Amino acid sequence: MYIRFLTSKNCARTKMRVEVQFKQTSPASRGWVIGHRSPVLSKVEASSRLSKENMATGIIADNQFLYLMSRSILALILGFLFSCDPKPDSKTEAQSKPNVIFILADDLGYGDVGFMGNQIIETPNIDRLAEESLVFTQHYSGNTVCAPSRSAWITGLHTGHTPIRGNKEVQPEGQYPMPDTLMTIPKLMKQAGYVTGGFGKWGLGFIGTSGDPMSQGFDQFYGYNCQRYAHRYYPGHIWDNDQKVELPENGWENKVTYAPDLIHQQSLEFMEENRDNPFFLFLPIIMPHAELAAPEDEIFEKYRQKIGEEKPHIGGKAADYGPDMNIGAYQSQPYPRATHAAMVERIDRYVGEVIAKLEELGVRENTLIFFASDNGPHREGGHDPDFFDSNGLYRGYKRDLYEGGIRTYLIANWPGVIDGGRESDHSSAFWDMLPTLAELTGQEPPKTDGVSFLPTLMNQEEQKKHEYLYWEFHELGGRQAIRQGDWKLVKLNVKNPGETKVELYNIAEDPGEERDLAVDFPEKVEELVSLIEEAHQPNSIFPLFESEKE
Ligand SMILES: [Ca+2]
Ligand SMILES: [Ca+2]
Repeated sequence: MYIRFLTSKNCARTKMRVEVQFKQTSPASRGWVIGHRSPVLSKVEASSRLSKENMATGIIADNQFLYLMSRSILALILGFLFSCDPKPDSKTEAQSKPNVIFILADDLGYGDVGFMGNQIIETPNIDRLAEESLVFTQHYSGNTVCAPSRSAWITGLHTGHTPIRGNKEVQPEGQYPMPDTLMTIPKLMKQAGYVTGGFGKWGLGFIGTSGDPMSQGFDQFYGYNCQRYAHRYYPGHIWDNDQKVELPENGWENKVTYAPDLIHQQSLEFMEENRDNPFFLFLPIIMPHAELAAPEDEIFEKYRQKIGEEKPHIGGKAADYGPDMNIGAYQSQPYPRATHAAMVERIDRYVGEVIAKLEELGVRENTLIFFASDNGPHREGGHDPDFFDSNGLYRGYKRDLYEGGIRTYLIANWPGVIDGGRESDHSSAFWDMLPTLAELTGQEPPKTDGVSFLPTLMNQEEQKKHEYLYWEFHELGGRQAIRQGDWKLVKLNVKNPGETKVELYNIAEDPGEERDLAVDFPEKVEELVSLIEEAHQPNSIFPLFESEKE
């Protein structure tokens, strides 16, 4: 199948039209699996894929493809897309800029999806998306828990530099706010003329603070402001910007409205409303983070049958919905395995519905989609990650700096522009997204820790590499980790100098981090330890060491 990457726009004085046709490696049109409310799984036929009859220009042969995607052509296309005034002055011009969607799953393990080998959970949409995409297999989350991972993503700064380095709670609702002085991804996209929307879970500052999503560049943020409240899938309220959306049918006591479904519907509406504008859509989906909760629909029933008898999870004191409920706790769950599987498949339905919506709106070919997880699989609220092999071949879970806690794949999909059916072993991380989008939109990036991976996206060879990747985690005695080439050093118990332990692994030879080579390579250990010291910048709000406390 051949499709055409067609872009045209009208600037004030010039009228230009560019037609480039690329060979697409993905299979011919087939439907996305959608409809998580319907008792029968439905399939829709793709409505807006370009047919062969639409092809107006010549077909580019495989051996010409790399040549055509050389940097000069790329610069020409991107320069053309982004050269006009950022404010769209016509529908045609507005549509010429690609929409960008970043789907962020919460605590989804590397091995929780079909295309990464899961044998129990069905994720046909994510599998198909991956098949038609470039998949970065050496990609890393910003951190091993939610808020610092998102802070690294949104600022382009790793956790040695980014302002939010832990989950720091604020009462009665919210987390410690990000400052509003840094460049962020939504601010960058707004500068490029995009409408910016976020739908899901925030966690970087309550309404009215510097960390409010609207102070960070979002035109609209709909969902949970507070991570702690997002432990509850049937909340009493969520937020639409600064407006409280009351859900009296739940009222923190009853389980009627499953909030992720409501948030997902709002994100589809955002796409409809902005069909004629270039939009940046951030979808930080709440699932499959604890608590374990899923509607008792056909997805859940399927897994209850498939998994059979299982051991119930007992939530403990104030864990269950009711007048005395502790919001931050996790409810009891009689079917923890079936529920986890149903939550992951529900993410998959959302992904299918987002893509089907793009097709319905006729903007699928002009939309760049990313998909990743914010950290590794959790072990909370009754979830048993080993039953599903949620961490795949990697060691560790959420809160570890072993690969299982921080490794994610990054799916990058843009039909006809990003050559699909590819994997890249380019070493990359969440803090690369801001410089990548800066380069995509033709903007000078601020100083970040990131490296734009746009050349890899566009199948070019001259990809700049990281000197190293760095993470720090302040709980459980304090942990730091660094990856440099194939080497990975993990430092444990860093807050207690007498008990600090250093481990060295060769990830290429030992991806499961089973053989500690620290004793065998003392010089490498010394080098990486000094790089860790260089990477960590003291922060009195999030002190890793005693000396940083004010
Ligand atoms: Ca998370
Ligand atoms: Ca495993």
